Formats: sequence, C-alpha cells, structure tokens
Amino acid sequence: MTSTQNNPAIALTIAGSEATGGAGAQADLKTFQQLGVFGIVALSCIVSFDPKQNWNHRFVPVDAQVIADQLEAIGAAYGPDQLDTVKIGMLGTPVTIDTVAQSLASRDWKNVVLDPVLICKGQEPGAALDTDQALKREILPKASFVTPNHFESLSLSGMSEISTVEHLKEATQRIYDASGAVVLAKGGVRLAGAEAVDVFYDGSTLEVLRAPKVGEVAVSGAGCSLAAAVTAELAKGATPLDAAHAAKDLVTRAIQSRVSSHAPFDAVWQGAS
Ligand code: PXL
Repeated sequence: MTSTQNNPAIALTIAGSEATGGAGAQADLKTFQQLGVFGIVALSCIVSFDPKQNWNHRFVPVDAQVIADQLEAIGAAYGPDQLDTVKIGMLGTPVTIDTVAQSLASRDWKNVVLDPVLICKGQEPGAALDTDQALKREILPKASFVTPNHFESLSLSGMSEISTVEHLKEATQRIYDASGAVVLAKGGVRLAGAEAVDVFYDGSTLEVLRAPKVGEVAVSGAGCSLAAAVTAELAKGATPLDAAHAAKDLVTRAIQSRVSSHAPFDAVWQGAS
C-alpha cells in the first residue's frame, strides 16, 4: 500500500536497545522524532544494566539472521529514493559487524553516520579489541560521517593522549585522513575547562563547536543523541557542518533537561525543547 500524503524525511538506525531508555536505539528514535524525521530501527543487541551488580552491562547480541531479516524488511519497504540515510550505533560483536556490513553493501547510501561505539561507560577497554578491529575494517570504510568520543578518538587516531583542543583537532584530521569520513569528535567532560568542546573536520573546514558544560559528569545518551541528530539533519538535506551545529544544540538542551532515576547516571531528554 502506498500513501504519499505524508512525506517526512526517513532515517534508519542500526543500534542496540538500552533498557532504561537513556542510550541506544531509544535515544536515536526520540531524537529523530524531535527533529521531525520518521525513524526506523534494526535492533543489533539488547543491553540491560544489572542493578544487583553495580549497574554493569548485561549484553545480548541479536541473532545475525534476525538482524539480516530486519534489514531485509526495511530495505524492501523503503526504496533508496525514500531511505538513503543510516546511523550505526552499538554493534557489539564481530559477527554482528559482518552481518551489518553485508546488508549495507546491498544498496547505495547517501549518508552513513557511524557512532563507533566500542565500549560503554564502566566496561574494560581490552574486552572490545576484536570488535574494535572489525569495526575499523568493515564499517569505517563505509562511513560518510563519524562521531567518536574521547576513547574512540584515541583508538581511531592512534594518538596516545588527547587532553587539549589542539590534540582533538589533530585527532579529527588523522581520523579523516584514515577514513575519508567527515569527523565530529567529542571532547565532552574529558577535556578540562568550562566548555564542552567538539571538533568538526571535513577535509577542508576545521571548526570547534563550543557550549557551556552542564556539570562534569557524562549523561547517558548524549553521544547517541548527537550522532542521531546529525543523521536526522542529513536526512532532511542539511550540510554536514549545519547538521553538526544543530546536533550540538539539541544535545546541549537535552543534557540541560536530563532525567534522573535510581540508576547512577542521568539520561538525556530530547523532548523538552
Ligand atoms: O552510549 C553508548 C551506548 C550505545 N548503545 C547502547 C548502549 C550504550 C551505553 O550504554 O547500551 C545499546
């Protein structure tokens, strides 16, 4: 059945569920909706924090065939003329990465926004080595836009330290040179100072995006929402730089409007503005 009465921009996120609703696919969909974009999800994994174990991550990958099935259904429902923009969030295992890479290759995408989620807050970096390598090998070359956080910028740039804005600028240039993707690297609370600084680089324009820091503690879903907002704006036809600015604005407001719970971290709220 086709109806052309409504014609919103459409964006897909391939992401994990984070059950408490702060991060992952839930954050992506809320962000898409807030920016007037019709959101679609292919679920890659399910994360359920464990309140009995210090809110550690319990991670369950979605079966590879089920991921492929979701992407088959989505691709059949929405042709490339309707859906040309995809965000990739937490994939979590090399098998999932393989599956997603194969599905992505079955059509041309205008915008592939990669939030290169390696580990979540509180996880051990070493646990993600094989995932890290598979992501770099199989997904990063397909990305047109990448949004690394501090830890991911270290990994993708090969730098041993990023503690100043100058370091972060160098990281964006290195990541661009290695990937060809537009880079929006997040300083967040990891860089000292009164401002939350992100650096944008597209091969020619290097721009520092600044907003007053809202506290010194990371808020759940900020990174997911930033990449989702970039995705939504690109789906609507914005330039990468305009998308980055709009995303920074949305996330700043979403952090200011954050929601507290009995979990040890607050969650962003995109809907307040
Ligand atoms: O914020 C990174 C992230 C992304 N996706 C899922 C997550 C998390 C962190 O908890 O659970 C599903």
